Amino acid sequence: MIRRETRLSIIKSAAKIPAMTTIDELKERIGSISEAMGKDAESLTTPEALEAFRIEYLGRKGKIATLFKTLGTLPQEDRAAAGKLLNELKARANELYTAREESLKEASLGERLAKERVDLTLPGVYHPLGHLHLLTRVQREIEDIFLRMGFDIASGPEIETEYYAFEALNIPANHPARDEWDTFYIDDTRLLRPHTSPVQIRVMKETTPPVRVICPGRCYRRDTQDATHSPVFHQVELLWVEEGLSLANLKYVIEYFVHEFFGEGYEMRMSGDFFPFTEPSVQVHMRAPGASEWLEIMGAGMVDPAVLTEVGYDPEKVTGFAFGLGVERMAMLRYKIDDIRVFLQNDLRFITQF
Ligand code: 2U9
Repeated sequence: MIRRETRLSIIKSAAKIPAMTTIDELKERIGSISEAMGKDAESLTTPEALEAFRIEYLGRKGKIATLFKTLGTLPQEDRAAAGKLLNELKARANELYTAREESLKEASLGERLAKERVDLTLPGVYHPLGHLHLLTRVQREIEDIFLRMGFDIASGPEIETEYYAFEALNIPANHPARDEWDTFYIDDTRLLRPHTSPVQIRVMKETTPPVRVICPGRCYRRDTQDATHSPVFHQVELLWVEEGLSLANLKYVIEYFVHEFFGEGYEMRMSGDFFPFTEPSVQVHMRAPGASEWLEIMGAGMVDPAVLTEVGYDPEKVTGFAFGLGVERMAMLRYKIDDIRVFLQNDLRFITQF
C-alpha cells in the first residue's frame, strides 16, 4: 500500500515537469518566480509561513527544483547559461529565506525580552529575618555570665517525680511548704517541675564535690495568670558545693552577676527569708544607681545540711550555696516590661522590639 502511494507520487511529480523549449521561456519563468518570491518573502511574519516559503521555493519538489529538472529539455548549447540563471535564482531564494529567518529570530527574541523584562522599579519582596525570643536571649546572657565564672550548665526533665521535686529538697509530703510549689500532676507521683532544683539533686548524686553548676529551664506552677504570675516561666538556679564556702562567697557571686547583667553602680542587699532547702535563707534585692526603691531579684541561701546528706555528701566536710532567679523577672526589670504575659502572647509588636 505504502509502496504504491510512493510510486504514485513519483509519477505525479514526473508528470509535472514542464517541457522547456527555449532559454527565453525559461528566463520568463525565472522572472515571474523571482517576482512572486520577492513578494512572498515580504509577508513572512511567522515560522509557519517561513517554512511554507522554504517548501514552495527551495523544497525538493519546490518551484526552483522543478525548473532545474527542465534543464535537460533545453538545447545543449543553452544549458550552461540556463544552469547559471537557475543557480542565481536559488541563491536569491536562499538569501531571502535566511534574511527572513534572521529577522524572525530577532523579533521573537525581542518579544521574549520584552515579556521577561525585569522592572527594577517594582518594590522588592520582603523576607523578614527572625531572631531569638527575648527570653532565650536573656537566659543565654545569664548563662554566659556564669560560664565565664567557671560554672557548668546542667539540665534535666520537665516531668519530675515527687522525690526529686520535693522530698530530696527537704519538703516532705504534707509539709505546708509544698502548697507553694504544688503544680500540675501527671499521675500520683509525677508532676511538671515547679523549679529546676531537682536538676541540682541529680547532678550532686552523680558527682563528688566540688560542684559548680547552673540549671536553666522551664518550670510550671499552678498560678493564676496576672501581670506578675504565669503558670509557665523560666528559672536559672545556681549551686556551688565545696569545702569552706560561706554566705560571703554567695554574696560575691550574686554581686558579680548583678554588675554584669544590670550594670556597674547597682547596689545589692540580702535579708532573711525561709526556704526548706536552704539554711540560712535570704532574699536578695538590688537598687539602681540613684534610685530609692529596692527590687527583689532572687532567693538564695546555704544549702540545708539535710539536702547535702540526702545526696550522699558530708555536711561536716562540705558546704554549699544556691540561688534561684526568674528569667522573666530579670528581663522585665532590665527592659522595664510591666506584664509577664507579653512573653507568651507572640505579639510581633512586642517581640520585634528586642
Ligand atoms: C538545691 C538546694 C538549694 C535554690 C533556691 C530560691 C532560693 C528561690 C525562687 C526565685 C524566684 C524561685 O523563680 S523563682 O520564683 N527561688 O527563692 N531558690 S534558694 O535552692 C536550692 C536549689 C537546689 C539542691
